[in-house]
Amino acid sequence: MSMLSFEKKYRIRGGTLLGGDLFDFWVGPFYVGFFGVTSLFFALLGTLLIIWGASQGSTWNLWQISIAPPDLKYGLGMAPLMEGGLWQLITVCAIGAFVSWALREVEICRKLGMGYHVPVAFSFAIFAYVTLVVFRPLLLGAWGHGFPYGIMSHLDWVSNTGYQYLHFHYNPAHMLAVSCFFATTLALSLHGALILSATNPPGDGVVKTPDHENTFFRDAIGYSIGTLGVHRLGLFLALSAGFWSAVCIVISGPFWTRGWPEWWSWWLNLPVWR
Ligand code: 07D
Ligand code: 07D
Ligand code: U10
Repeated sequence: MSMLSFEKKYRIRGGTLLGGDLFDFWVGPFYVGFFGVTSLFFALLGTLLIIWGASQGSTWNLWQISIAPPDLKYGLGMAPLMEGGLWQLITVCAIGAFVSWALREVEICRKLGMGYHVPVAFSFAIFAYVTLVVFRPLLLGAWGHGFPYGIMSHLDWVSNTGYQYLHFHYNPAHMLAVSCFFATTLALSLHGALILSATNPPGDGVVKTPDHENTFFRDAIGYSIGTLGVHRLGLFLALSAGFWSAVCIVISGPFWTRGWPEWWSWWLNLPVWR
């Protein structure tokens, strides 16, 4: 892919965290860097391990391929390769690839003199994943509590884990996470719609300004959060969604072992009602 006209100006040396000048170059549109090499290394190795694991399994149906975590009896130890050891290696590769990717984003931000908002945001997704496959299994004492790597099998894990706590919707942190996810889509749809309505008006109307955008929401709901503010809000909602997701699963088991509906008995037991 050829370089876009402005890219020459920004594609400059420096800003690397590791490797100095060694990997400080581009391949087509992609910045490489030390962490580009490690990203690719872990991603390729992890994918190959999944494909190899699939070759040892009973199906090539993409939807049914699954690499299961070890049996609970292996606790926090290493399991034999075909009994969950593969899952452990793939988990190491996944974390290696995700963290490398985040650090590669940091290097790109440093080159461009930008804030670290994008890698910080991605780190919340990584945090949720690591909570599922490392922190919670560690707290519960067995790698077997991680989720299996398969398209349908990981859904079975979510459903089974949910019903293990009777009714997962009663998990208060799950409520917060779900509400933040819903609010994120609402905010993005309002924002996308507002920007398009102002910058791409019907017919050959004149492109409108942020004043129009502010006025629309002041007319409609009495308040405008502003052009910068709506991006802060969007980021906050999205990161909160990921954060409360991590919280909702890490408290299920390590800190609350009964059904989630029962947790709400504190409300019935308030001295006010007694
Ligand atoms: C659109 C960006 C692009 C990313 C895509 C995903 C792979 C996996 C691997 C065959 C929004 C690429 C997929 C590389 C191939 C193998 C072994 C992001 C976009 C297109 N899930 N999940 C999916 C992952 C968990 C849940 C789809 C990953 C948790 C439910 C896809 C992880 C829980 C449903 C997928 C992960 C959970 C899904 C679409 C990691 C709670 C669905 C994802 C690493 C979070 C939906 C059949 C998507 C579906 C779905 C990938 C973790 C629940 C296969 C990589 C354990 C309830 N998940 N997931 O568009 O249709 O994301 O499933 O943590 O209904 Mg999942
Ligand atoms: C973990 C993904 C990380 C991804 C990374 C990147 C690649 C590269 C390459 C495309 C966190 C991967 C990248 C692989 C791809 C290319 C090139 C994101 C992660 C690092 N729930 N529930 C959640 C809802 C029910 C249950 C979260 C709704 C039932 C359990 C969210 C409903 C029961 C768990 C959520 C609902 C139940 C969850 C997921 C409705 C089942 C979790 C989002 C409307 C009977 C999970 C940390 C998330 C969680 C989770 C939403 C219903 C159980 C808030 C809307 C009642 C066991 N649920 N749920 O976490 O919190 O994203 O995980 O009914 O473990 Mg739930
Ligand atoms: C936003 C925005 C905004 C914009 C925007 C956007 C947000 C207003 C200005 C961006 C938004 C969009 C474009 C919308 C669509 C996006 C989504 C819906 C999000 C989801 C995205 C996807 C599904 C796409 C995902 C695609 C990816 C991740 C790209 C995949 C790329 C690769 C696999 C290559 C990665 C490159 C790397 C790692 C480094 C470079 C390396 C190479 C090119 C290869 C060469 C390698 C080497 C030289 C190293 C050698 C390798 C080694 C040694 C390993 C060897 C290992 C062995 C095992 C042998 O707000 O503003 O507009 O646009």
